Amino acid sequence: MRIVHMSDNHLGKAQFHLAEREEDLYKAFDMAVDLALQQDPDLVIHTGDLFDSYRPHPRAFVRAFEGLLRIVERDIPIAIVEGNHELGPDTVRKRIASPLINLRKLFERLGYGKLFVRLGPGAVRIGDVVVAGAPYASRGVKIADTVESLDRKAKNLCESCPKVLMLHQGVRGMIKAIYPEVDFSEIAKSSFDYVAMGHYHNKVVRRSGKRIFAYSGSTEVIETREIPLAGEGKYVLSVKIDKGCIEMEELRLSTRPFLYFSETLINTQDLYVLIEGLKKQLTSQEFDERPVVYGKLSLKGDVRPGMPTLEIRRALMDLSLYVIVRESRITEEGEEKGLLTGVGLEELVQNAVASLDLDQEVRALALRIFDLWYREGKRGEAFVNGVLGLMEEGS
Ligand SMILES: [Mn+2]
Repeated sequence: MRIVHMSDNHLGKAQFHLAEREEDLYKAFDMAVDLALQQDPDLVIHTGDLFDSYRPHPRAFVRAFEGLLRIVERDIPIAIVEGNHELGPDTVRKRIASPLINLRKLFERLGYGKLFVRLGPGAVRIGDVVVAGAPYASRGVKIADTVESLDRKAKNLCESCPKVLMLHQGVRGMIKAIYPEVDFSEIAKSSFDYVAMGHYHNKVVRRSGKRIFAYSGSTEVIETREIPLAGEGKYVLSVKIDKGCIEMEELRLSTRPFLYFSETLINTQDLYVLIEGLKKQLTSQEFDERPVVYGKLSLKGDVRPGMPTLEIRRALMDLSLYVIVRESRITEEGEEKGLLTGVGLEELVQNAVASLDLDQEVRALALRIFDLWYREGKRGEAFVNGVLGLMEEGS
């Protein structure tokens, strides 16, 4: 059986508040669907965060629907689980709200109910494989117990079939997660042959005997912290799985280019050398589209804070889609201090929290609360519940 694994499209997000970046994410998703269809797969699995919000804009909902429709129209089943971005409360109906529930209803209405499988959690047999999966669960929920129970269910459905597990979690031992929710060993002790994961946005593949554990990664650069690794590319994974045999191919997506730099500036001369170098890179390389430029600057000596950002922006504006510069100053004690240079809310808050004299854990909590509000779009009761949840986890 041929399975294509994709994850984390975050449809609806307009990075840097740019319509172009919202469109880039749709394009990457469309391309992921193209690549999947080229594989002529027996099954497509999606490990969550198809949408950026649990209340996606209708535009994002329609784009997701159109892409997935191209798959089910070819009679190819899709199995999917919710990521953290897709879960929120329906305070009116006192239950969980998820756009995947609405998608599922729509496909059902169109006669594709059997082909659009939302595992919430559960296990099903699809063709020659058993597919099990669970939606994102926050720390504090015992993921290990969920995996154990899904493993039992999968074995009951078909003992000898190849088995696939789908999760949207941070796994300690596979990724450097700030909030890992489960240990690799707890997943590895199950009998799943292919463990498909979402949540982490860079591709991570771990092979162990005839088993594969993989984060396919996101299909576009979603968060600023992914930019330094943007050169490694974004992928969907194509897995050939048969009894006692598993092979995997990584299919690279062609996405918006990013130009990343990290420099120390001692004087303005350094700044102009840097700008000339960046200009050269932007004009000499063949970019299909205008790149996003992202740089980190450490200021030493008497370079005036804010000035390098303005100068770089002015020089590169016409050659790029967007320029982000994060400045910090090296103090006499050699300590780096973030400077507030007005580069967007996310960066401002990160810098502000980093500059406060707080315990590591408290800083992490503050950022997590900000994430709930800003990135996950939680408001009102959903936000309060989220914060209470985080406090419980922490204590
Ligand atoms: Mn995600």
